[in-house]
Amino acid sequence: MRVLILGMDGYLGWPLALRLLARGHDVAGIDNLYTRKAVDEVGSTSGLPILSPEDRVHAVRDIMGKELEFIVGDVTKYSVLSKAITKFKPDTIVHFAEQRSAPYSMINVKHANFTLRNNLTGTINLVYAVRKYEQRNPGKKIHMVKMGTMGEYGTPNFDIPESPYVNAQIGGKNDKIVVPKFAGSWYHWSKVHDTNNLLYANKIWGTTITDIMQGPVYGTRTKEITNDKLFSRFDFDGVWGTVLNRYCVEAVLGMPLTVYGKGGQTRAFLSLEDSMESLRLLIENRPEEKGYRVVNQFTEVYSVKDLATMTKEVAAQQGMNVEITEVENPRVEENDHYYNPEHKILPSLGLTKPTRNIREEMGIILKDLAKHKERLEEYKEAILPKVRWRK
Ligand code: USQ
Repeated sequence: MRVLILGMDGYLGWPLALRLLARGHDVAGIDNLYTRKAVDEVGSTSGLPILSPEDRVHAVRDIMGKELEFIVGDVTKYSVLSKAITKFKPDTIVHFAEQRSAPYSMINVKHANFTLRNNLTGTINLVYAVRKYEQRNPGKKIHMVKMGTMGEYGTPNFDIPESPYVNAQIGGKNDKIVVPKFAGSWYHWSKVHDTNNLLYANKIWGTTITDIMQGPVYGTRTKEITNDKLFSRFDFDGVWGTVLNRYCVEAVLGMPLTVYGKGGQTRAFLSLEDSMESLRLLIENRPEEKGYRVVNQFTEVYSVKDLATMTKEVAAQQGMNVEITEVENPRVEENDHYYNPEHKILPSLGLTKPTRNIREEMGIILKDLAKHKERLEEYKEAILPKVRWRK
């Protein structure tokens, strides 16, 4: 299969390229290297060293014996995306090329607008470019795999269905409506708007789409990342880092683990390895032609307080004694809430449980990070959260 990855330089894009190459697929990717610059903008860097795009391609050739095409370009420029599709002729396009930090989107009006404009424009460009390509190549149907987020749903007091629509009764009348969503940042809302736009493209043009609602990902390794030259980026600062990866860095630096508020916030998590395996399964098992598939992508549900307790225990086994602290929650979110997302599509494709136990995975992350302690130490100032939802 020929797979084009938009956002190939990112935390998920890079390991996905490696996974698909290892499976024997032809892979090309586009990235404008924006995350590298935006992480620098907040005074941070990737906690694990990553190679330049050029060196990444060389490393893949040397270590895996595979050829990879890396296009440095911006998918919010329609012509860049359209040309890449015409030239590469993909069967599947995976779209990760979005601003993916909730705190970044909440910095100020400039960052909110950038997030909404950037994310919505890239997705609209993609549906139009795919439409044009399909019209010019009769019989060819591209499968779009779009990375959305579990955060689109918020934390509703009902079971979160794994479906684009639900049946509802309003004013005594029955109808099928789009699953109600209530996101918790401009970033998360940008993904809700994307989902609506994708549903509409599917309705009017029959674009074949898998819309993935993924929870926070943790981890440093996948089956292919066995050589440090193949590391994916690893963010840990208050803007770009996600909760468990941040706890692991805090543990390595001997800082208290930063639970926001009381830590009752419950989310659906998965490891980097399981994210790659899920994506592989969804790419290799496409929905029916003109289908629209929503997938809740996670393996386990935890509260952020539980994760901190587990991190503390695993760190102690490696001789790191850390405390847990409740910092004032910079976000506006529920502490005590119901959370029960439906999860049947990935198990039906074979992913029934996490590849590795979460504690084992934490142990691996801590060992990888400990080797880069000096690098992390240098960016310690960037760890505590500074962006507040209500200023
Ligand atoms: N949190 C802490 N301590 C920290 C950092 C975060 O308690 O040091 C809490 C937050 O308050 C929140 C939860 O952990 O309740 C998750 O926060 P996060 O920063 O790990 O994740 P989030 O901002 O929601 O976004 C991340 C990715 C995003 C993806 C999303 C999936 O950055 O791209 O869409 O996870 S989800 O959370 O399911 O929406």
